[in-house]
Amino acid sequence: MSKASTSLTRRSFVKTTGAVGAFAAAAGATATAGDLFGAGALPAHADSEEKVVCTHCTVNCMSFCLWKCHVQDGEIKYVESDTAPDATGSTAFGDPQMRACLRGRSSRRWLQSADRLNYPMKRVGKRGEGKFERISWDEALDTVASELKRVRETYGPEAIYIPQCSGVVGGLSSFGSNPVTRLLNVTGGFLGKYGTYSNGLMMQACKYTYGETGCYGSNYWTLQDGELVVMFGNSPADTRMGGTGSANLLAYARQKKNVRVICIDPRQSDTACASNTEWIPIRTGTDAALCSALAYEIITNGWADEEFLAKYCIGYNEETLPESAKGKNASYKDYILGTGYDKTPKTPAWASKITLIPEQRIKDLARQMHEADPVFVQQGYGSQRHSNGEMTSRAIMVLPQLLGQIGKPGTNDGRRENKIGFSMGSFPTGTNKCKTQIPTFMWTKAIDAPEEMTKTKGGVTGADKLSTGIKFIFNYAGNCLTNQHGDINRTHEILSDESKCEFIVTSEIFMTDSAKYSDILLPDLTTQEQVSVAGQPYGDNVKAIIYGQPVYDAPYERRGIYEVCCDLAERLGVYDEYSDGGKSREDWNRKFYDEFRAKQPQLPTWEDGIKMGAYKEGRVGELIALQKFIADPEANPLKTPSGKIEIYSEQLAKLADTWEIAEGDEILPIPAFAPGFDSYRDLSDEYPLQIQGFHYKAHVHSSYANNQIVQEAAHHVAWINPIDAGERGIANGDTVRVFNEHGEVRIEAKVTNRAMPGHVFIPQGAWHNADMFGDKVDKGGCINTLTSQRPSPIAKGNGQHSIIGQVAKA
Ligand SMILES: Nc1nc2c(c(=O)[nH]1)N[C@H]1C(S)=C(S)[C@@H](COP(=O)(O)OP(=O)(O)OC[C@H]3O[C@@H](n4cnc5c(=O)[nH]c(N)nc54)[C@H](O)[C@@H]3O)O[C@H]1N2
Ligand SMILES: Nc1nc2c(c(=O)[nH]1)N[C@H]1C(S)=C(S)[C@@H](COP(=O)(O)OP(=O)(O)OC[C@H]3O[C@@H](n4cnc5c(=O)[nH]c(N)nc54)[C@H](O)[C@@H]3O)O[C@H]1N2
Ligand code: SF4
Ligand SMILES: [Mo]
Repeated sequence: MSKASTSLTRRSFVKTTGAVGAFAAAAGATATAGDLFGAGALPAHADSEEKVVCTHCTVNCMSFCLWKCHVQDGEIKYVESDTAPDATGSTAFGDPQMRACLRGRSSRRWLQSADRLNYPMKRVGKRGEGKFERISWDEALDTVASELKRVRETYGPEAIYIPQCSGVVGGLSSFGSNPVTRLLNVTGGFLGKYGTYSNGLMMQACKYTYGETGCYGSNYWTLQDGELVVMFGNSPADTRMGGTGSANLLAYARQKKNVRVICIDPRQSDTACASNTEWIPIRTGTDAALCSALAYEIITNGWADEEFLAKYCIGYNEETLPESAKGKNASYKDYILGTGYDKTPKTPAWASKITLIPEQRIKDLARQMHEADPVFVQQGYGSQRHSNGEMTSRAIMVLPQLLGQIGKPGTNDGRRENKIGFSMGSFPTGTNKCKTQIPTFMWTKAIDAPEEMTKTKGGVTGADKLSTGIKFIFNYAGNCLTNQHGDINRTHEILSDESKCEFIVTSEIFMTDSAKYSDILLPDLTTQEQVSVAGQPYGDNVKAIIYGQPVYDAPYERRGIYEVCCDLAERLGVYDEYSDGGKSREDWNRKFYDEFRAKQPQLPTWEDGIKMGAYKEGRVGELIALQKFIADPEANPLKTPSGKIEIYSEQLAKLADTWEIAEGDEILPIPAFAPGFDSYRDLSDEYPLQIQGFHYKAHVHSSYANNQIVQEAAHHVAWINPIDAGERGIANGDTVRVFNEHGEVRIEAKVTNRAMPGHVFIPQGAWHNADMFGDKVDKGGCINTLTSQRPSPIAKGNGQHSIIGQVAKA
């Protein structure tokens, strides 16, 4: 379908205002659609042929915000967002608009950047050097197809791999990286992966505690008047910024319901700066020590809900331990009171030395949590992205269990705030014939030392060990080869040895640091340059669908990934199967949509949807974690071995006995505190500071980080406390060197009390910029120059917030 037929011009709009309202009515839709192209939104000068084309964001912040692109002469002039009222006709504060953040609103400068990749290229320099030569699509595709075939025939499917890639989020939007997955499936399978860089450690914590890897609990709609939210390692104001994101809902709850918030975070995040909110600074990586001391206060003051613990949980005390653990003082209560394996009572005084939170504040927090009824205890992913993240995550979950604050309105089970929305089907990936999987973070090990990748050492599943190293990588919309993975300098060594990973193809829109390590580079079209349809499952407060149309004709030789994979399938003799008899991208979108609409008949037709741009169904309701289980645990058991909440996990006890873990790593069956590697305990004169990353408003990982105008609004700077800065003669705005055993970055210092003393905070996602064949000093300030590839003990995941190092004036 040509975009001209699907977009309204300013002139035709003026003539057909009534018709727009009619689309909404025809679809039985809400008032929202009618205002989507609202005349009031257009500036007075726009009287020429300006079109408004609707599309949406697809980066991995997953809010899928609406972009109303004002297009003239094949160019986006500006991006507006959702200005429509909600289903009730209201635009009052707190109502669901799919409003884009600063990144989405300035996206035209990103989409239309002169730096976009426009032609297929092959590498002519060394890997990582960034030297490429333009080639034809035929040559590019012939090379990729023949390399895929060669590697498959020589080494088998375990040698073929897709790293985590989240530049175009799949599953929720219609395509994501699924076309590549399907291609590798229909040609014989590939090495799978489990877990994510986002919450791989917490997934395991959830599995051993609640019997499922899902990391979400209640949503914020359940918050009650005047109640207390206690959040660990979470900042929706930084990470869920879209209009439908949880930052907006939390702001609403604070202002309209007088909800109080306590943010436990080493850094005063944007969430911690808001009204009705208190910041409790905690030394990074030590939340489990705080939780243990809170548990000590709760238990010794008689505030523990013994009835709840006996009915729903395993292993709080001796009586509820599984048989295998009885008689060994192995219960959680024993651990807390000092009769457990380490014979240390977890008093506030004990925790204060570790967490650096004053003893009295810990006691007061325990009392506040006891007195608040309900209390909503939750965590983001910040506290688990550490070398001891699995146990930390479980330690946070134990607090609402102790207090019996689960399963009723206003409560949560210690996981992240949830979201509800439409989730449509997406492009089918087919079935992977290769059942072997590795933890997502372990791919460099699987290239470098596949012999070490076993079940008990490397977390391999589906096989006892890998039969080969990874030899072929298809990197689609990901910057995890270097920029986003641990220890860039180490990865450089691994990838530059071409005898190890023999072939890397990347589909990108920019020459990223990862792209520089590719043998073939394919210039992709973005979602906004193609037809797409997205549900809003991450919108916490709205069910909506956006019908994205190409904003302009595809310029240069950029090509969409689906069409590219079709061409590769043809070269590999599987085109018919791959394309399901020749379906186009639009055919597939329509198919997902029609199938979904068959179950949700209130939705507009595909054609009406396109005319409307977006369909909104208004607010979703409250969601209360574990509600069914709490109401009737016998009828609705959890999927844990015991069917109950496992404070003590027999499965973890077994892992502790059978897995080969690195020295200093600990796996314990109860949610205990262990410092982990690269923690405060490892600080030395050489490396006296804890360096920690965070997810920053200027970019989503490395996506949008090359959009200069956003970086000007929110600088990429290292936060450092005035005490630490003063000791080093560092002033605000100075360029500093941040370094450790892994490497060195240069970055501007921001001297601020929002940084806890003893810490340096560097936003993750900046573009790595180093001469990798020279001094390797990173002038881009990319935190993964300083991170490690050592995995966490249970998930074998990325503890990328656990870093130690030093700072000096450059
Ligand atoms: N603007 C923006 N939004 C994003 C993203 C982005 O890059 N930019 N990324 C998206 C993605 S893919 C994800 S996975 C999520 C990530 O969401 P999160 O993982 O939750 O984000 P982080 O910033 O890593 O961590 C949240 C907070 O935890 C704090 N923190 C770190 N370590 C500790 C600790 O040991 N203890 C405690 N108590 N707090 C700690 C950090 O300082 C931060 O304020 O965000 C999503 N949203
Ligand atoms: N130290 C540290 N490292 C981290 C984290 C951390 O907190 N600290 N966070 C981790 C987390 S939670 C995550 S999810 C990962 C994210 O890491 P990645 O999944 O690599 O995410 P991005 O860095 O955004 O890279 C996405 C790439 O997709 C490209 N892209 C965007 N749109 C398109 C498109 O339409 N087509 C194509 N072909 N390409 C496109 C962008 O240019 C960008 O290079 O990073 C992880 N790395
Ligand atoms: S980056 Fe996230 S909040 Fe911003 S426009 Fe995109 S989806 Fe929305
Ligand atoms: Mo993530």
